[in-house]
Amino acid sequence: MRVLVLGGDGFCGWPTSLYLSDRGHDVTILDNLSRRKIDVDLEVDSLTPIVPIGERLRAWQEVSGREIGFVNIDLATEYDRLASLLLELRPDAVVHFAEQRAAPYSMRSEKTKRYTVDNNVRATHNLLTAIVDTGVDASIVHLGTMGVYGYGWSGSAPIPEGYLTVKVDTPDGELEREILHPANPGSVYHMTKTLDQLLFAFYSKNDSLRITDLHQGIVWGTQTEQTARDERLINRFDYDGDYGTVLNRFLMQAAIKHPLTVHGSGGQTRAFIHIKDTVRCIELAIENPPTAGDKPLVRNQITEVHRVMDLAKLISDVTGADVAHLPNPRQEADENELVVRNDQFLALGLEPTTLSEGLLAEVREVAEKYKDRADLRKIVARSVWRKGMETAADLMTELP
Ligand code: NAD
Ligand code: USQ
Repeated sequence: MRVLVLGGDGFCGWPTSLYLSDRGHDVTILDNLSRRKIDVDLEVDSLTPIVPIGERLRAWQEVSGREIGFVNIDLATEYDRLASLLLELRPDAVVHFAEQRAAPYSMRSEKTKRYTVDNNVRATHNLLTAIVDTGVDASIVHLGTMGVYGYGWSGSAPIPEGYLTVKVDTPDGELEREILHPANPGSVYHMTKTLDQLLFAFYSKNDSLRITDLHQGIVWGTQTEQTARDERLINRFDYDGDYGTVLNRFLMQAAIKHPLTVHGSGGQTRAFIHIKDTVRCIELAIENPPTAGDKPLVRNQITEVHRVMDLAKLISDVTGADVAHLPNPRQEADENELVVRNDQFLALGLEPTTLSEGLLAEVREVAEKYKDRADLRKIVARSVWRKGMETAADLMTELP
């Protein structure tokens, strides 16, 4: 298939682009490299030494003999260039990763709140309009998030894949309907993903666009079979308080002997997926699009569910790392239950890569190898959800 990967220089997009290319798909990456620029603004860098995109692509050609195209376009602001690219490439599928994806970054300041909304909503809407406008017959696969459902709303009731069946009493008897699951975002970033859902619902109804929205859990791990083939292909590894996600952060912290930074009690329960399964799920999604006229197809892209504290304990038991309970800089429930349906990907043949000591060790080895690149002042999360909230950085002098 001819596949356009929006955001293909990022943590999920890069290994996906290599995987799809390796599997024989004809891949072009669109990315405005904004993620690399945010690192410059935050004065932090990927723990792993990622090389410039041109060098990445040359290395892939050398190693695999396959070519991946690249265009630097801002999806949110350069509409005409996007439309021209779609007409030139006529992709069969467009995979949309190109959004600002960190909840803490989105809550940092009024500037980052506005940037996150402007960037994400405009990027998604430009893509949808451009597909309609150009008439290109491409299906869209968007990376959404489990966070659109929120945490704790339904207790121990399993979260369905996108839609909820509701019954309403009417004078003529009971009416049964399938509705989009209520949105309950926990950050400005997660809110943009709930807005994306409405855009998808409209454009699939009005213009019969074929859209798959993948409600993905927290991605962990670093390398895939393809990114491990050459150091120049290495995936990015975010460890800082804004972009680092919980499991990768704990593994990196253990490698550098930093106390594991549990927010609050650690009773927060979240869904997870390994990066190797992310790339496989994307291929399954592009190969199994909905039919034109169908509502957006929502698939929950997760393989397992864990409590933050259980992850900290597991890593502490294996590595001897200390666990620190820090004041939670976020507004979120201290404890929540989480049961998630993921039947669709299992039915399509996904064989889940679940948390195992071998995989944990792989991430720790990567972190160990590059630990001298870590800036210890960037580890504790400093973005707060509301003015006046305390962070560990305010209170604790013994942590860097
Ligand atoms: P990332 O920040 O590493 O990658 C996103 C890429 O998109 C970057 O390379 C960035 O430069 C690019 N981009 C952003 N805005 C753009 C624009 N306007 N024009 C062109 N390019 C733009 O993020 P990631 O971790 O790879 O996440 C990718 C997608 O998956 C995001 O939409 C995110 O919400 C979703 N997701 C990620 C996770 C996770 O744990 N990483 C979990 C669930 C969902
Ligand atoms: N947490 C800690 N300690 C840390 C970091 C995080 O206890 O050092 C806690 C957070 O308070 C939160 C949980 O761990 O309760 C998850 O935080 P996270 O930063 O790992 O994940 P989150 O902010 O939800 O965002 C990540 C990605 C985002 C994606 C989302 C999927 O950055 O792009 O959408 O995971 S999900 O969480 O399923 O919505």
